[in-house]
Amino acid sequence: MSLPPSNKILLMGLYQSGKSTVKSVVFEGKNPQDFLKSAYKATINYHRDIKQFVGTEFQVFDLGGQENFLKDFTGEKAPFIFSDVKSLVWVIDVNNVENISLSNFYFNKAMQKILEYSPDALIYCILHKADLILPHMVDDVLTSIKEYFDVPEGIKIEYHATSIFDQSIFKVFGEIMKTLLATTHTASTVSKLLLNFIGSTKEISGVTILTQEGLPVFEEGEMVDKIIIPANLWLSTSERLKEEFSTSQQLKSTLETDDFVFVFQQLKEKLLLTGVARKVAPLQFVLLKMEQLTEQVNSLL
Ligand SMILES: Nc1nc2c(ncn2[C@@H]2O[C@H](COP(=O)(O)OP(=O)(O)OP(=O)(O)O)[C@@H](O)[C@H]2O)c(=O)[nH]1
Ligand SMILES: [Mg+2]
Repeated sequence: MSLPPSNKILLMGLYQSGKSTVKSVVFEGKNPQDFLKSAYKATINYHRDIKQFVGTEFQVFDLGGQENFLKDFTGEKAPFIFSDVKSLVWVIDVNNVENISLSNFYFNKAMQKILEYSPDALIYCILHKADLILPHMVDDVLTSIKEYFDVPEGIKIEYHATSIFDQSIFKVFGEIMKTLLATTHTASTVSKLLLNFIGSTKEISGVTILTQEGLPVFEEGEMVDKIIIPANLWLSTSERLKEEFSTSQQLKSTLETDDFVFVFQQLKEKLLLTGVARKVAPLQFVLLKMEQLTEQVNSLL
């Protein structure tokens, strides 16, 4: 039996735009705050990582952004780089708009190769490090980039403003993972289960399943955006908690704010199930429902 082709994701853009940092935060669960202290280290050529989520393999290519590498990737290495690509994320540094024409130049070259080798790839352009500009300016800058960028006909593209310091970067990559996973049998049965659960359990507003790195791979219902940051905090402390209590059992906990209660339940495959309910719902009922859902999801994984 041949293995299903793994999902190839490219991270591309000019040097120092944040690609390697994004890869570490989103796919390796690194703490964003740690990057404030560390010095920039250019990626030489490219790095390829293989990740497995919900039984599906993902290959993440972090492509060096210095010009000689970009020339190479869009030139003689193009058949290798651009074949079988499922998604390409073009990264622009919001702090470096003076280089926007250079970014656009290589973006256009990359898109020509995408049309040639992987015309069905999902394309995202992220205006990254959005934390460095004033919030009310983000939409204006995003609009000017959209107008300026030269997108060849036949390419469908989505633009998002992102930062490693909030949920925005997880949302973009979560969306990519969800789309790529949607074709697999396990993922579609889990999705259906979550949809039925939200449809029949009005007390719970939203549920999300995240990878141990904090990437949301399933989402259903409302307020799921609110889950990402609490879930990431939970994930960053759960290993220490497990050590402290020397437990191999699956951890669970709750977090209450004035209006909401979040329920965290560890699943098989190092996944985390999180539910959010308005506090008007009785807590014991919410916990019971989340416990039942955990069992059901585990039986599908
Ligand atoms: N403020 C802010 N800084 C960021 C963010 N993401 C990355 N950075 C910083 O941007 C710098 C760029 O780092 P890298 O991720 O190594 O850049 P790169 O795109 O991989 O660069 P090359 O490998 O040369 O192509 C680092 O100093 C990061 O700390 C972000 O969302 N906000
Ligand atoms: Mg890099």
